[in-house]
Amino acid sequence: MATPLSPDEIQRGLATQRLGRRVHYFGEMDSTNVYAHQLAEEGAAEGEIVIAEGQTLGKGRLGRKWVSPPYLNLYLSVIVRPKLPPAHASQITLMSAVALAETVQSFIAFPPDIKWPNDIMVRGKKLAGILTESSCEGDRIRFMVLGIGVNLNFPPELMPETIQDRATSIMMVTRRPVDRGAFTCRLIQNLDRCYGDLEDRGFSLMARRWESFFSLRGKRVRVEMTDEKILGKALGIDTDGALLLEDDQGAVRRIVAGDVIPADI
Ligand code: BT5
Repeated sequence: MATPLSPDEIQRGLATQRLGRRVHYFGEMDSTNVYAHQLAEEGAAEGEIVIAEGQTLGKGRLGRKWVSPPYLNLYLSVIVRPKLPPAHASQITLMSAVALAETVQSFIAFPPDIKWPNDIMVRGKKLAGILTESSCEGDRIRFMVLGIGVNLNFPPELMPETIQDRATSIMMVTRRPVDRGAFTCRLIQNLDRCYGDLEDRGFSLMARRWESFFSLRGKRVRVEMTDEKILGKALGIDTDGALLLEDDQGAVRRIVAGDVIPADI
């Protein structure tokens, strides 16, 4: 069996301002996001982290599933309590995508792509995903749970057929197993730094960093929404994280949900 993560070692390896003072570690559980949500409801402090070696009901967005076999990858949820209005919650998601992309880059030695809104892709295959869930009350965010799943030592032969030709892992890219503890520490460290940067310097700088990983920027794309498809040029992201698309009539459209693909596919 692969080496388990050591929560003590992870905690000792951190020099963070806000995140990771407490790490809740489990062998196998349903979903770290579900558990973190429960902890936050019960008053857990900002920065508490839940890590599981495996998940039986790993969640993706919109009711989808996250394949989460034990002892190979990273499944982590972070509780944050940002002082932002609910309309700006997606700034936290985009900030997490930047921290995750920067962490992945430092392990594979070249920049991954961010697929809007927040999939991390390497050579066209999905390496990591983010699921943020918020609890709001009136005009404030009570808490958010940042759920991150990253394929680290996931070999292709253990991937279910549903994702086999669409998913990748750090090990598949570098051809070497990755130290999962080291990856976890660096990710938490980068999340802490980016969270601080967002607060101190504002979103527009973070948006520029996000766009630097957005390879479809300036390219012709097709946006597929539930009821509509639009062709146009991807311009970047707006202050609330919406995708800005210049359509063929020259109008700038704001896309809040949908799939963005290169127009030639
Ligand atoms: C996501 O959803 O990409 C968000 C995934 C978040 C997972 C983390 S793990 C820790 C925390 N606790 C949870 O319960 N969840 C979070 P979405 O964009 O909806 O993508 C889901 C789709 O990605 C699936 O329908 C599959 O096609 C594909 N997929 C599932 N598992 C995968 C994996 N391990 N690697 C690559 N692709 C996968």
